[in-house]
Amino acid sequence: MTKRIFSGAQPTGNVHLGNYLGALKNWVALQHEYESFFCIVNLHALTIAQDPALLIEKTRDLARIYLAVGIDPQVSTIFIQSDVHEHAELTWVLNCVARMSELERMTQYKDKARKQQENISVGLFDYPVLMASDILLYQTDLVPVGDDQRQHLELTRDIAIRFNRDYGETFKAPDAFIPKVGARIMSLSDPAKKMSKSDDDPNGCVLLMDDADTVQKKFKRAVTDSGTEIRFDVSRPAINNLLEIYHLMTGKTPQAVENHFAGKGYAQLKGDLAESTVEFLRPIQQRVREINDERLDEILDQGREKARQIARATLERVFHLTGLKR
Ligand code: ATP
Ligand code: LTN
Repeated sequence: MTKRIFSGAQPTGNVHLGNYLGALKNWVALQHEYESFFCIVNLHALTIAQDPALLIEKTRDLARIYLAVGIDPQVSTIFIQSDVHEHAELTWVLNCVARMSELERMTQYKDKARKQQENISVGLFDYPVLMASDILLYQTDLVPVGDDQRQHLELTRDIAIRFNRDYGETFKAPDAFIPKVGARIMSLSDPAKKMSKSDDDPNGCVLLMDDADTVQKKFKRAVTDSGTEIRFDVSRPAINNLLEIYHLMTGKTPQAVENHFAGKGYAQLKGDLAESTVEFLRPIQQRVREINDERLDEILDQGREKARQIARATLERVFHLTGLKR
C-alpha cells in the first residue's frame, strides 16, 4: 500500500525561507511517492490571539502558498483543519491519554509561555495533543517537518503507542522526516535563533512574498562572523547559515558552493545570495497572484471531503473502543 504523509503549517504570519526549506520543499518532493495530506492548521493558530478577519485571510493566503510552491492538488490533499471536526474531537479523547508531565516538558510550549507570561491559554499548553490528533487521524507513516517539531513527533508516537496498548491497535506510530540540511534555518540578524515569523526583528527573516529590494536589503544587513574565509563551518554559525541557504537555493553541491566563493568576500556572498533568492522567489510570487479564488475554494472543498472520509473512519474506531459509541 502507498505510504502516507501528513504535515501542516499555521496561518499565523507570512511564510519564510525557513518554513520553505525545512518543510514545504520536502512536501513537494515527497508528494509523488506518498499519499499526501497538507493541512492549514488554523485551530493551532488560535492558541495565540488572532484577529478573526485576518485569520480567514491568512488561511487562504497559506493555501495559495502551498499551491504556488508546487503542491499539486491532483495528487495531494490540501485542506483546512477546522473544516474537519474530527481533529477537535480526537483531541479531546487524546487529552485523556496524554499526561500533564509530558506536555510540561515541551520546549516550544516553554518558550512561547515565557514570552506571554500572563495570558497563556490552555490551548497553547494542549497544542501538541491537537498536533498528535492531526497526524494520527490519517494513519500517517511520515511527517515532514523542521527540526523544531522533533519533540512533538516523539510525543505523538508515545500517545499512539499508549492508546493502542490501553484500548487496542488503532493508530500507526509515525516517523518524523527531518531533512539533513535546512531543518533549522537561522535568523539573519541573530544566528543563535531560528528564523521565525514571530521574531521581533523583521530583518532576520526572508519572506516568500518579499520583493527584490527587501530581499537584497535583508541579506545585506545579515550579520556575519569574524574571519574572512567563506566555507561551511559550524563554528561560524552566521556564514554557515548563509551558505546553507545558498546551497539549497541554487542546488549547487557544498563543494561547488565553496569553490564559487573561494577568495571572495562577504559582500559577494550576500549579493549572490540575494540574487539567487530573488530568482527563486519570482515564479512562486507570480503563481500566488495567478491562483483564482473559485479554483482555490474548489481545491479546499475537495480536500475537506477527502480528509473527512479518512478522519471519520479513524474516529469511529476510537469512539467504539473507548465506549463513546456502541
Ligand atoms: P515560526 O517559528 O516561523 O513562527 P512555526 O514553527 O510556528 O514557525 P509553522 O508555519 O507552523 O510555523 O511551521 C511550518 C513548518 O516550518 C514546520 O515544519 C516547522 O518545523 C518549519 N520551520 C519553522 N521555522 C523553521 C526554520 N527556521 N528552519 C527550518 N524549518 C522551520
Ligand atoms: N506544530 C507544527 C504545525 C503542525 C503540524 C501538524 C505539523 C500542526 N499539526 C501535524 C505536522 C503535522 C508547526 O510547525 N508549528
